[in-house]
Amino acid sequence: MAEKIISPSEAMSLAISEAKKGHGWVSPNPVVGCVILDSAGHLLSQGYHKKVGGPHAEIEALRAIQDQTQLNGAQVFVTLEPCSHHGRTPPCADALSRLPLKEVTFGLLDPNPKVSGRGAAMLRAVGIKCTEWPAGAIKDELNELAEIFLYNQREQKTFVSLKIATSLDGRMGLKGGESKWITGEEAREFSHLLRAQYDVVIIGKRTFLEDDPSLNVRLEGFEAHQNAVVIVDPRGECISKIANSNLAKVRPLNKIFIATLDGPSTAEGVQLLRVQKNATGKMDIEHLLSLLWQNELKSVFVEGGAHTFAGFLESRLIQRLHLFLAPNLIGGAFGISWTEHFGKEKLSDRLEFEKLSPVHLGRDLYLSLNLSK
Ligand code: AOF
Ligand code: ZN
Repeated sequence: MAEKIISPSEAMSLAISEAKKGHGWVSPNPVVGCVILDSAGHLLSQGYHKKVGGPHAEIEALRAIQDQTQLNGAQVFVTLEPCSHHGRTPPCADALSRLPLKEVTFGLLDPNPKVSGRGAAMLRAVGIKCTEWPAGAIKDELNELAEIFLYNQREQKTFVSLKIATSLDGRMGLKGGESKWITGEEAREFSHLLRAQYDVVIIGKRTFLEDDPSLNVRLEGFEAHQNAVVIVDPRGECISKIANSNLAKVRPLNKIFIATLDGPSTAEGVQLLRVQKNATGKMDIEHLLSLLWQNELKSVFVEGGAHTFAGFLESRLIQRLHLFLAPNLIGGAFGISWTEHFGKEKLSDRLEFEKLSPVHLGRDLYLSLNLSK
């Protein structure tokens, strides 16, 4: 029986799925996936960028091919333009240009100024057709896949997401502190996968003191994964409690940062971030983000509580909202709303979000939103 012919859309979608296997291990690089078809359109191999410093996706896919003659007239699909520079690894465009390929199709131009357009030019220079994936649904997926890297490269700033798990009426727990669990198993598992995609989780002082959370990625295969954590703690009240906390059980102390305005200037092994005040005397979120950028922390996952959410909402320095909505009501009498400490007097000042993409996760709904400009 003849093997299945793979269409270009199927090939690029498969490359996207491959890329996602790298989530959690490649920062500050993007996740990248690659699929190679033979001249007739049969699947030859697939690969992904597994670890920062390791081989790129194209090289992984090429390594999986035993019989090099199969590359005559082959087509390569890769989610990002093949690189043209010597970074931690040699240029992929160079490796590809030495092969008898018919075509290379890449998802996105690499925004890295060392590459952008040069990788494609290297391939075209040796007569390999090289095209960028056109606009449409798959392009949107490609952009979403690389959104942190694209933002980091273009803006030279840390990417910010808020993650909220709430009831239908926007309550994320009870005033007494109880919050486990509002959303179901599937939503919680997916949120761990999201957490893995960010360099650092941010929480407020109250969440640390009340919940003593671990904030690590508790999924199979992520046992060695270590994310950083920032506690927003204006007066440094948490410092003495860090050593015996669950945060410190699952990561070294130097991956725990305390963001303060004043308070102690030494921090018993944890990292102190001295943040400026904004015009209202609160923590200047823009300054906090610039300190994180200086510390090579290029993406943050803000997980609450309500004061911390309010600070970020107020600053408007949010690129994405990950909202998990559970089909239950908690009510205002005892429930705590995730926007409890945020508010605008005029309706015209409300925050607008766009690009709603609802996904059912078990009994819950997951919404991924961008803040409108
Ligand atoms: C590719 N394929 O799979 C990836 C690319 O330090 P290096 O050598 O790993 O290079 C990192 C840069 O390479 C990164 O900033 C981005 O421009 C590109 N990433 N390129 O051809 C890949 N991960
Ligand atoms: Zn490369």
